[in-house]
Amino acid sequence: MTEFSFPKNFLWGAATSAHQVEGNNVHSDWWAWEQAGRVQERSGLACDHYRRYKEDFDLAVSLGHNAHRFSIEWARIEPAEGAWNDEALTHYVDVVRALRERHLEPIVTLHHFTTPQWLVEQGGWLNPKIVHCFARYVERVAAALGDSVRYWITINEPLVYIRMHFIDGLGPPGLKNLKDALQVTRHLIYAHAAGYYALHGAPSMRHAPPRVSIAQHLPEFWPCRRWWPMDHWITSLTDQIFNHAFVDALRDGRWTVPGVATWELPEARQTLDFLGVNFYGRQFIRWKPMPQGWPGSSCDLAHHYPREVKERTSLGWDVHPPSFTHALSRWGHLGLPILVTENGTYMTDDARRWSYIRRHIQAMAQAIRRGAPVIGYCCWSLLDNFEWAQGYGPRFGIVNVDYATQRRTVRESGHRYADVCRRNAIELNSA
Ligand code: GCO
Repeated sequence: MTEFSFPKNFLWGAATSAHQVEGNNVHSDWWAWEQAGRVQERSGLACDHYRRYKEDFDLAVSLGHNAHRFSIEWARIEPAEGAWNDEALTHYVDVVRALRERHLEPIVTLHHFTTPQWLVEQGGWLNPKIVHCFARYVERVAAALGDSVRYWITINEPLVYIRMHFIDGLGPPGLKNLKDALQVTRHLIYAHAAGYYALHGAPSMRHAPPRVSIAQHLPEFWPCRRWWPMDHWITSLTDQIFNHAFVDALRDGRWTVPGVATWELPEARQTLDFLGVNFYGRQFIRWKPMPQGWPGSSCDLAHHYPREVKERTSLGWDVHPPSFTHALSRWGHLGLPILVTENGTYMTDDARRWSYIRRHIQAMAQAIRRGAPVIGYCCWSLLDNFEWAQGYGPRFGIVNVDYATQRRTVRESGHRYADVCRRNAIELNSA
């Protein structure tokens, strides 16, 4: 039995996001979207984490975690333009204090898919004004939290956010327009850069400089039909746009998509201190004639999925741990520490959830053995939570939540993950 020991001080924890767990996020665009009946289920009280966070952090400690990723809700901090809610700011100061008291390293996300409704009513991410508004919000948070937080994620999954909200129309404002998506991309890049400088420039950070990144969803893209050259073409272009272009813009100050556009964005150059990586599995891309919109689509794995797909989650997503090893290894060229900010799954059978998590931690160990500079792993998610347009059906938590009673019950997968966290090691070939 070969045991792999992770680096000293490796961060082990779980991740959540404000709108998905806190409850009653009434000033956000997602709350308005839900009240307008645009989703099957409303978030409502969610996991009542806004009030129960200490109980939940005690659970994380009991499970051997030494870090915790969560998001701060901009719509609570600034529920109306320029109307700063000091009570909400104090709440998040208390949240970070509660984490520190429990020796849980805070990893703070500043934008996790939700935006204040008042700003969306002024055009939101389509309005260049949002860059200044985001910087102002980050400055307020930085002043309040200061160097009690070392790890900051400005934007969670920018490309997933763009695709979900501006191409697929599955989140507010529900647009399906490539031109709008490109405009939003520019504003997200500028907002990240403005947030980076707001954090690094904050007087409250002078004792311990912040480490700032995005949480980049990095699926491994494969062609749906190996025999069809156009699938290979659109898969390669999707990889360039979805996985590389945004990260390259934050390294080089240039956003390039072959045959689409090249933007010089010098303000964004060198604005990554580490790379946050979210990974779930492969995505299979097929070319489609483009009467309008994007000339590619994901294979619908529920129907005709490629022969390469041997295992799928309860949501029909591909399971392929070797692709995690490849994803972590291929980003080593940036020369930045890598923090796994999300990895996890929804399986109706918890034994399969643990099998997924175990094999992906083993795959991460293989990447580290090959030199990938991985500094930590956050399992998605600590709690079952609101899965956006899919509501409360999918359960990603290592802790089960009974939404009727708000009772938490640690799953066997949570206890098994705790064993890895406590030992900071894993058997490489254990079943
Ligand atoms: C995302 C978000 C999370 C999801 C998780 C499971 O990637 O969509 O970061 O909010 O809940 O990834 O889909």
